[in-house]
Amino acid sequence: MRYKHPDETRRRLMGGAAAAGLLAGVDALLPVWARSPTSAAGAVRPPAAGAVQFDLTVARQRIDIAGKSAWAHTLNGTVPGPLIELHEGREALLRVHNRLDEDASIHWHGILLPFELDGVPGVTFPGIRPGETFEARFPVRQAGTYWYHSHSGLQEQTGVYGPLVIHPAGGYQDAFDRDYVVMLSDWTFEDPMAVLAKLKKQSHYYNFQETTLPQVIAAGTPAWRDWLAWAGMRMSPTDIADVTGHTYTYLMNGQHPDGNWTGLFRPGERVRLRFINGSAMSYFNIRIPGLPMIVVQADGQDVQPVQTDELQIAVAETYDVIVTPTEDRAYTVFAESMDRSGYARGTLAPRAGMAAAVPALRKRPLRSMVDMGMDHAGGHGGHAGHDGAVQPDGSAAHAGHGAGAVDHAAMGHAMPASQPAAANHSAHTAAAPASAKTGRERAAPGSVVATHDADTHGVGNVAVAQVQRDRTAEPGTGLADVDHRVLVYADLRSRAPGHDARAPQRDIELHLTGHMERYMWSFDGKKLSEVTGPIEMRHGERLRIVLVNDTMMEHPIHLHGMFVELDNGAGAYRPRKHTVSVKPAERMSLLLTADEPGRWAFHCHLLYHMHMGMMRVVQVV
Ligand SMILES: [Cu+2]
Repeated sequence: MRYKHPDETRRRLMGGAAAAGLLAGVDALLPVWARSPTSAAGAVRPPAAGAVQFDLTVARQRIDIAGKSAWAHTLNGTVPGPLIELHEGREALLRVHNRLDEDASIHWHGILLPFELDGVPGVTFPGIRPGETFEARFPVRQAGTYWYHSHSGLQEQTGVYGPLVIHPAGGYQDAFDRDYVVMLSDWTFEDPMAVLAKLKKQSHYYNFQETTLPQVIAAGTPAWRDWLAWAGMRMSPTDIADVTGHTYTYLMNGQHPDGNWTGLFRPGERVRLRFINGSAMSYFNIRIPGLPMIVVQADGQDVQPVQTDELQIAVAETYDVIVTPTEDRAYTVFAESMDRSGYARGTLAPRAGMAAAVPALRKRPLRSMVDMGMDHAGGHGGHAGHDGAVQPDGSAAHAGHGAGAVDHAAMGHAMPASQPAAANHSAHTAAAPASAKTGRERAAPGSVVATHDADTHGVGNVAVAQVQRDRTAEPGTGLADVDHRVLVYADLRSRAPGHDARAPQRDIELHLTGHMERYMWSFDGKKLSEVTGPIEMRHGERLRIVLVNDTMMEHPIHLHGMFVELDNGAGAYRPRKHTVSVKPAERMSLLLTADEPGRWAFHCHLLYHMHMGMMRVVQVV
């Protein structure tokens, strides 16, 4: 199937500009770090004494972005904002000046600091009034790749984000010759409030890839049955992203794909790429055809080096990789949106002005029965044999699910037509070979680990995952059947063992819930405005947080102020994360030592989901 790029007009415009040699003019509108061939990172030394100081000014202005002129919220005049470089062990002084006629805020994503400086209006401070300045002065207790962004309304979507890099006190463990920030984002020329209004009115608005009824009928009877099943779930197998390339232009370091952000190298050099997903709503699959990537850091935390050919980056995650291009040629840095409706693109090259082939967008992925929270042998009557963990009759526990209730048994073998039928457990295991490819084995990816109880989580929820799985060893959506190595969460192992070996004293279980048709997103069926108080944790308490995704899409869940340890089978070497992407029907286990007192936001980092109330406050007392 040929995919028609939604913004071909803009692409032509940018192509013309490139041909006319006008891109230098476009470059001048980008922050220094994004237009200079090498970011200063790695070579920068802190001042001899005193705090490392940065000033950010938030303003509304007309800028050139994504090939056109548009109104944006800028930081020091650009989108993305400036690169903030801090130094572990030194004090930081970050000042935010609000030149808007509305409140503003900046949240320092992944940064350990006193909660009053965390920048979340209504949770940690009142917000920055127009004309006022907010000061965050704190000792820097960590190193790594992070970012910052607005936490006010939908300002993040209109440009209020930028990279933040902290250099380690003891120098870098991994040698590299070049150091580039590669910040991905999604830009729309629509007013974000209009985008949200469209989603509320018709949640599939931007999903024009959806299978239509005539297509289903044309495809014959089995497809017709599938369609009915999916319709009962109020979902479509093509629901991969709420907001797509239909409105988004995907940017790399603020540049349109045809702007071709370029990082220079000399053949044989080791190049560190700091991938940051600063998107409002878009996951990306990143690959550099011809160059294996060695992942050395995730969410700013050093991990044991692991080599891969492609990685999926959820909204708000960061990954640092090291690549060593040896040939005297250009390589394309390709970040395909997970729903494959578009891409961000840049180039690594020995000289400016070079380009390599840009891969075609791959066939769009489809949701599977596993994503629906179905036992993949569903409809057989007996579910026995799946680790003995599945109740014999899943549907009985689900009586009375309300408007969205689905007769699970009736769904039988409903399976999107293009997905291979997983008739038995071994077939499914074979479909998730990523760990084997990286040589790291763990038990049965996708095994059923729990079943859902009778709680339907109320009207704010349309479905429950009948069976829940640990999916940390499974590749992300669309990457199960690619013919190269793919990074999975189970591959991530912290470089240093965790500092708290205690067993969790208490479990907190939270369900990720939603009603797709009404565009309602919540935890346990309740929006932030519907809960009476924060999630309480005792200072120093060792906890297990269990996230159960009852929806059919990934949610990147972000805890402010503290790192969680992802229980991915790595034992004491569990990776530390500030954002975890929970797959559909996944049951994810996180460990946490609640060692940062204060009030912290805890939310889905899909901007419109958070805005709809998929958020909680965690209070450590
Ligand atoms: Cu979400």
